[in-house]
Amino acid sequence: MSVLEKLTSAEAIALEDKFGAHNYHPLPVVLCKGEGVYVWDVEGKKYFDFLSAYSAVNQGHCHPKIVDAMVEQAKTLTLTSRAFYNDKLGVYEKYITEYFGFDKVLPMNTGAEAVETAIKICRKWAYEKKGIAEKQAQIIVCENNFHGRTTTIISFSNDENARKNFGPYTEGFIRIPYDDIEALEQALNSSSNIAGFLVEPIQGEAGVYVPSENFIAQAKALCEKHNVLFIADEVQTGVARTGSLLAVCGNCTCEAKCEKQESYVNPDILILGKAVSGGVYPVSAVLANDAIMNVIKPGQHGSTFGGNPVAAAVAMAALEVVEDEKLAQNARKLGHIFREELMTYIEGSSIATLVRGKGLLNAVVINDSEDSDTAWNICMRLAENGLLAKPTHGNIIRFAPPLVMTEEQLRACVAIIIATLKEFEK
Ligand code: IF1
Repeated sequence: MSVLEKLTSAEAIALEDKFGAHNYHPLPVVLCKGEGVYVWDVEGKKYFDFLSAYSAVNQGHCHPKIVDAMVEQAKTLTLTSRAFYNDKLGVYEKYITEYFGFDKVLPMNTGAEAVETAIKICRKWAYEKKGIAEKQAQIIVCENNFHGRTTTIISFSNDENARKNFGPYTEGFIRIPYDDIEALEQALNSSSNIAGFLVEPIQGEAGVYVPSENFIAQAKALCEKHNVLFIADEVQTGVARTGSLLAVCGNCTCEAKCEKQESYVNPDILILGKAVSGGVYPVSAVLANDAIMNVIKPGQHGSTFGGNPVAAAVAMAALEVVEDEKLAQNARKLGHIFREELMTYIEGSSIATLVRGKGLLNAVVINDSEDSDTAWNICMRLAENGLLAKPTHGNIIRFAPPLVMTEEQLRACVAIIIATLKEFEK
């Protein structure tokens, strides 16, 4: 078969099965085109995308402004490495640091790389600024965290499937229950070697757990009190997904972006990924102020592709789209409609027990055991009904469409979701 010949779904699946590592269990849908909130499979079926590539495609599939920026730069200069300067990186660094309100950025490619970078910066700051004894730094993390899949990151995961047989594990992490201020305070008081607290402002993979109203603000205040770095992993919740520019912005609506509304919690280290590029190119970023970021000296960290000219051009375009198209405001508005409509249905439902989330990062909990395949079967039926979503853990279905969705489209999707859930009513 010529590689240019059109594949059937079965052929594409067979190729991946034979020649690809089996590190995923995708829904049996083979996509070949994306535009805005829609994707198409190789047989021409059109779907609403309610996963958004795990919140990387916040700006919608193949956003013309972002794609044009990539193509233009790719025709000009793709990669210089950081052995030399280039005319795009500094412009991007100025843009993104002013956009999020930090002194500096360390550009990387994937979310996990950015998390690893934040861990290295935090440890170095602990030894060189806080005065913790070498190799003694501890970083507090939360139960049921998801920060990526590198060996260090899975070392502090409690998801057996993500960590079993990948040891020996990296030391230096303390795990506490999520959304538990007392447990955080106890951990902070337990040792003078605490360097940082790494946390997702909303736990995505765990099942879209939104913490108590003041958890993030209280956690930041406790970290300040103990001279511990508050590290916000906004790889999935950031870039307007939860109805504000960042989930740590609380209720700020970006109208007065970065004027630090009272609800804003200022992380010492901010980790971004996914939608920083609109899903067009791997871009991640670690932002911090000079007192923290300047512990990194030449030759102490980096990556071949980190901050390359294409990444720089793509990220600036992707962030401009978020601002120009008021995606945070739209996510907030549509998120309220989504949860209100689903809550009304759930009151009389036997198959769904609750809906939770913030902005357009939501999840519906299915009334079945974690190890049942009901959520999977519902997602298979949703696909037949023209909407793509996937369970996170067991009986929880994540619903996260691109933030460019219109109210009319959202209401049409709510109708599809409710009609499909009704098919599974007991
Ligand atoms: C997979 C999950 C989501 C993340 C947070 C860092 C990273 C992620 C909060 C690492 C990545 C992705 C990874 C992808 C599926 C997806 C995911 F299901 F795995 F957990 F979104 F919830 N911090 N999340 O959510 O970023 O290195 O992937 O660029 O691995 O299956 P990455």
